[in-house]
Order: sequence, then structure tokens, then C-alpha cells
Amino acid sequence: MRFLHIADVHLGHQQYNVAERFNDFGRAFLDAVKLAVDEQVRVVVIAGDLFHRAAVDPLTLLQAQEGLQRLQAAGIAVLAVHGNHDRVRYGAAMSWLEYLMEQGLFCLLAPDVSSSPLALRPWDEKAGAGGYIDIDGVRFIGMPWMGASAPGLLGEIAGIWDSLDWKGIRFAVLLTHAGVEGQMPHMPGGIMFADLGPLRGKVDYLALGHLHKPYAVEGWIYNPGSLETCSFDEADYECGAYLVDVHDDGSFVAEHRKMIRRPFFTLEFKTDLFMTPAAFLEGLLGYLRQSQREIVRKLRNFPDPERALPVVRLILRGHLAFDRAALDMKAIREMLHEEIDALVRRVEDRTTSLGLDVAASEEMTRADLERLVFESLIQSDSRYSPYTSALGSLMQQIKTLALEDAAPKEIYALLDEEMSRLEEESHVDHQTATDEH
Ligand SMILES: [Mn+2]
Repeated sequence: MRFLHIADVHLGHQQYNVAERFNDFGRAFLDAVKLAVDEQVRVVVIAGDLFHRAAVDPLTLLQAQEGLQRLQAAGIAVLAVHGNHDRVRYGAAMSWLEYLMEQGLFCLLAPDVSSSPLALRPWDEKAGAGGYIDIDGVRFIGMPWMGASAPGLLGEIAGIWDSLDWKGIRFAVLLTHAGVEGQMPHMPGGIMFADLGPLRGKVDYLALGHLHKPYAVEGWIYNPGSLETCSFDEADYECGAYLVDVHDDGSFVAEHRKMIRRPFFTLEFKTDLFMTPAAFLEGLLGYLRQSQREIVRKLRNFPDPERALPVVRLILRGHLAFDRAALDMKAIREMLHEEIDALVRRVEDRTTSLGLDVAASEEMTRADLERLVFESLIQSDSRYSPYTSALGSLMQQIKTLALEDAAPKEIYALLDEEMSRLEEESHVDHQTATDEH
């Protein structure tokens, strides 16, 4: 008996507000459907988050229906549970998963939690409810996303386990939407290993969803990962689906099949070495051209031309040796657009300015302190730092003029004269430096 375990399909996710990304999530689902049909599985289990949102639009519903109908036409049973993204919202009469269940497209499994301990009843097609279903000697038990209640409810399932009739059942699958603590350090609040202890030896295959990173633990806990990439954090995971063969003697083999996802690339550009905005842009241009060649090389054997155009983000990282205002984000975006062939291009500015370190003392006059702040500002910009003293005086003069209500013309004349003088000086400096070499 063979089944396919998928999770976190997130249909309807129009990532970055790009229509083609919406299509990608649909493609990924249809790929999983094709895999199930090609591999002639008996059952597909969807461990939560078939939909990205509780409110589903018509196109998303069509994507889901198309895939589910193909499975139905191939005689494949589909079992699902609610995830945190597609569960019934407060005030809503039913969820879209319940709607699909009503259409006869899958069994939506859930224990009856109105009693304590909870009750597991066999799937009742007429009532459209039930906690488990037996197919070819394999029992599939389903529990939706339960958040913080999950550990307690899993304990209750273990508690009533032996009161169920297990005649003719050689293998037990527990399908639920919950993360195991510690798998993704920045996503706390999952179930602990200790919570799963009572189920060990009872459940043969724990089919999980929720964390978008694939993992398998101790030969009985399996999470396939999301079918498409929901964020850059997930880009490097080898996400996919588990193809599981349950043998007649109750042993099994779970094979993780990597699925096609649109490629994501992160380009990191270090800003520390560039002293002026012009040098920065020149350095960035070279870096982007080299990156484009690398991307082309990496995608040479990409299996699907429809999805080969990547999602690319450029991260600017490091210290800025000049004023942040001189970082021309528009020029950077245009350059990225020009040089990198991609479906989506994003820029993240994670640069830090060189900090101001003003060592003021109590004996300082207000004018001294002001002068110190001006000089610190100038010092932090490599373009002006050689002229800290001269520019500091100039800033103070201009400030005084402004306070004395001087005419803008007069202020401008002073600025112009001083800057020309400094430029000349720097030219002389430069000449001297060149002559020495
Ligand atoms: Mn999810």
C-alpha cells in the first residue's frame, strides 16, 4: 500500500503581489498530484495549510478543485486536516476545506473534542465527519491544527488508543498540523518530544505539516516541507513530498521526493570597501554582472523552463562610509533590473552608518560642543573626513549667518567660495600624492 504525504501547499499565496507566484503555488500542487498519479498511490494525505488564507478566492478554489478532481479520477483517496492558515475563522459557518469535503473531494479528519478525553470515530461519509479511516489495512487518524492544546490532545489520543478496534489493521498513520520544537529555532511553541512519547510504538508514521522545513526524526516522525517557497528563509530547504510504501508485514519505506520550486537567490553585497557613492555603484555593477553569470550557470539544468526565472534579493550589508542619503536606492534598483534576469527583484538595505562618537565634557561651551558634533558628522563620511576641521568651521559660520538672518545669497557665496578653495586644495594634495609614486 502506497501513500503520498504532502503539507503546506498554500494555494492562493500571491507572493510579492506577483501573479506568476500565485500560479507557482498552483503548479506545485499539480506536480504533487501528478506524482501521486504516476506513482499509483492509493492515498494522498494533506497535513494542513492546503490554502494560504481562510478566505479563498474563486481562482484559488479552481486550482484546488482541479488537482483534487484529477486524484478522484485516478481513484486515489484524499485525506486532509485543517492547518492554522485554512481553519474555520471565528464567526464563519464553515471553512473552504469543509466546502471541498462537501463536494466529495476529500475526507476532512478530526477527533470529537466535545468530550474529555476526546473521541475517535470512524469516518462517516453521510455525516461528513470522523476521526479516522481505514484503507487497505492502514488506519489514518487525523487531527487539525490545535495550537497550544495539541500536546494534551495527543496525550488523549494515546490514552484511548487501546480502546479502539485494531482488528485487520497493520499500520497506523497520525496526520496533524503541528511543528516539533527545536526544528526551526525561530519558530517556538511546537510540540515537545516528551509530548510525543506516549504515541511512540502506537503511531507508525506521524505525518506532520506546519514547519516549512523538511525533517524526519527517529524513523517515525515525518514533515515533508512546503511545496513552494513561502519566504526567503525557506529557499535552501530541500522541500517536497514523502512517498511511503507500507508492506504487508507492517514495515515501511518513506522516500522524500524533492519537488520543483521556482529558484530563489540571495545576493549579498558588502558595502565597507567603498568610500564614495560612485565607487559603490561601480563595485555593485561588477558584482551584479558576476552574479548574473553564476545564476545562469546554476540554472543550466533547471527542469522546468516555465519556472526558471528566479526570485532574487540583493542585500546591502556592512558599514556605509558616506552619508546614507547619498545611497541612491533608485539607481540601485534600476541597476538590479538591468543586470539580473529575474521574475522578482528585491533590495534590502541592511547597511549601518558609522556611529557618531561624541566625547563631550562638562567644561565645554555650547559652541565647542556644537563644533564637536559637526566634526563627528563630517568624520563619518569618507568623502569629507580629510577636511574635518575646515568644514567644521564652515558649518559653524553658516549657522551663525543663518541665525543673524543673513540673505541666502550671502550664505551661498560663502559656501561656494569655501568649497572651491577646498576643492583646489584637494587637487593639489592629489597631485602631490601622485608625484610621490
Ligand atoms: Mn504552512
